[in-house]
Amino acid sequence: MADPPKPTATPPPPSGADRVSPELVKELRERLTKGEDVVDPKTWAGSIPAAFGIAPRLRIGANRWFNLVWLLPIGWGLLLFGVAVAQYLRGLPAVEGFIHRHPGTGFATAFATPMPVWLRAQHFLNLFFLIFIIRAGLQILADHPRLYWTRHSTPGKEWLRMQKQVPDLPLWTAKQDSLTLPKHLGLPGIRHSIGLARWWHLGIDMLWLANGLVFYVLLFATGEWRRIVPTNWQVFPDAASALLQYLSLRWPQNDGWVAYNGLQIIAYFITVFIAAPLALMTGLGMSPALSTRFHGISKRLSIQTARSLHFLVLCWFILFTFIHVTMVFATGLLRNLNHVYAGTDANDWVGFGIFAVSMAVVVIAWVAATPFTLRHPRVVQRVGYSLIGPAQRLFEHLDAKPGTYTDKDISPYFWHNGKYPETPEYRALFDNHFADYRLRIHGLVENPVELSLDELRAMPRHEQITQHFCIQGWSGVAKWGGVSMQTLLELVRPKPDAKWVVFYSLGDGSDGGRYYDAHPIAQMHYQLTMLAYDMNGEPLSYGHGAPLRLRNEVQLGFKQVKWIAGIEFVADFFEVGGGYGGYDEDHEFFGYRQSI
Ligand SMILES: Nc1nc2c(c(=O)[nH]1)N[C@H]1C(S)=C(S)[C@@H](COP(=O)(O)O)O[C@H]1N2
Ligand SMILES: [Mo]
Repeated sequence: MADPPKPTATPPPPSGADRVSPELVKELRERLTKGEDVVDPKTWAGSIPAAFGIAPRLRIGANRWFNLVWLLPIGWGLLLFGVAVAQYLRGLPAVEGFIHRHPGTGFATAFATPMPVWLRAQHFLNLFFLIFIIRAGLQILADHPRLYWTRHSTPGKEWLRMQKQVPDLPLWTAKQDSLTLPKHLGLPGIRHSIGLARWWHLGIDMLWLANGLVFYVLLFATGEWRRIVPTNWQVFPDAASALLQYLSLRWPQNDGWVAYNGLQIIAYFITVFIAAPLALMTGLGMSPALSTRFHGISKRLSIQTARSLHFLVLCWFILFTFIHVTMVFATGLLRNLNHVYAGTDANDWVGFGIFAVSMAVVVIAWVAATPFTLRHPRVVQRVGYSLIGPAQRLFEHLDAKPGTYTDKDISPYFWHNGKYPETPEYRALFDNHFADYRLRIHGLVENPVELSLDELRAMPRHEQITQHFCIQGWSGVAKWGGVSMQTLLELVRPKPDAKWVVFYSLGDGSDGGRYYDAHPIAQMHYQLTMLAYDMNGEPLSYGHGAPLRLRNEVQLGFKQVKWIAGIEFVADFFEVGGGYGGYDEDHEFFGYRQSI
């Protein structure tokens, strides 16, 4: 498609209420649609068909890909080899001497007291919460099934992908790249259900973090920390000894009632004191608001590094859980279950009984989670928001300055996303190089205006190089040129009762009906909130939102309305569209504030 015209100098725009025709204003709202309150997988997200990915592939060198399924036979082979080596070593007198001196638990402060009931309850809650966090986390990953080490999400530069190579199509979107998951693995499984998955992930995170905080406090208030914090360097020879004994298949004596062995202590310590905090920190590292404000950190630890590390933390949790559960079963199930469920050292079935009941609860919740989510998505959206919303609001107060990124940070590839405008109305505007385009700003303002593109270009120019964060997980840096929202606010003068600013698109959303999104008026004064007509020094392209799009850098990508038709200042958004604050909020259960 041809480029829109280059800027020309024009006199400042005339203004006045008479320039915004009431019919046009009405039309902006009329083409809005309400969303559904139940998810029908058949018509979900614009009837997007299911798409299953490929086995994960690791990039080696420039463009060779290693299928990770090979890790299964390779891992098995390595394990057998390890067993052979360990058995050989144990035939050596020096090694047997070492194991004799370091049986595995030599250093540990023997606890020999029952685990307190709070510890046992928190252990269960932790496992319960993690199930939903992990399932929803996998769903979030499936929405952009590629991992990178730099903020440029350049196709072919992933270090891991679970999707085919990106096709060489100029308008290929990130939504087309998303994957379906089996419904009882992902939460809720269906393709591009990230809005719902995020409520589960972030909402349950808050409960998991609260549980973790209480756990930390009680652990150190009671001295129970001694179970899992090594206090002596002996933990390392002990761990080596335990590893040798396990690998040689002549297992160390298991006496978890008295003390854990070195390997156990190290594994528990890493999980509780390293992996869990790292999960939180890398999670926050993906927030647009935090990354934009704390650019010193995010320049080094970019969203994609955070995202990749977040994934590796998941791998640790899965590996740990697998080995932990295997060992619980293999080293005296009944006694082990009594330790952690009944708080006794008996060999009876009491602990097993409580365990069985707790697993029944887990299975019921596991099986019910996806059907519940599809049947009651508004409940998930509302409860999720009440759990994570306060934190999201907190982060929105971060007004960053331009200047974090420079021209050399601009991404070579910037994904496209969303549904392209296909109306004859848009086509006509485009074909005429937007000469007939008018931006209508109206609603609760003293001075409604209608501005042509030339008039916008004649206003003071604002430029910024910033990073875009799509909710799906990809990111990219671009230079945006246009008009600061602050300049437009001075022109239209919002009335005191204007609290929200609604941006209407010329284009429709994927389920039909005009795309729109509402933003809190406070964020319109931010230094990085602007309407862009240029991207990377060129007029905005068709795919990226010609002739005009929004940038509000404390929010995620879906709030950056492209192909803007008009802007309305309102007291609240409950009467606009479906009433949830935007198209994706109405139709895909996103949140009206998403700064995380
Ligand atoms: N009108 C409209 N604006 C939209 C969308 C859309 O579907 N329609 N998609 C949003 C999403 S999800 C993202 S991530 C960004 C993508 O912008 P880009 O295509 O320039 O990368 O646009 C946002 N703005
Ligand atoms: Mo997005």
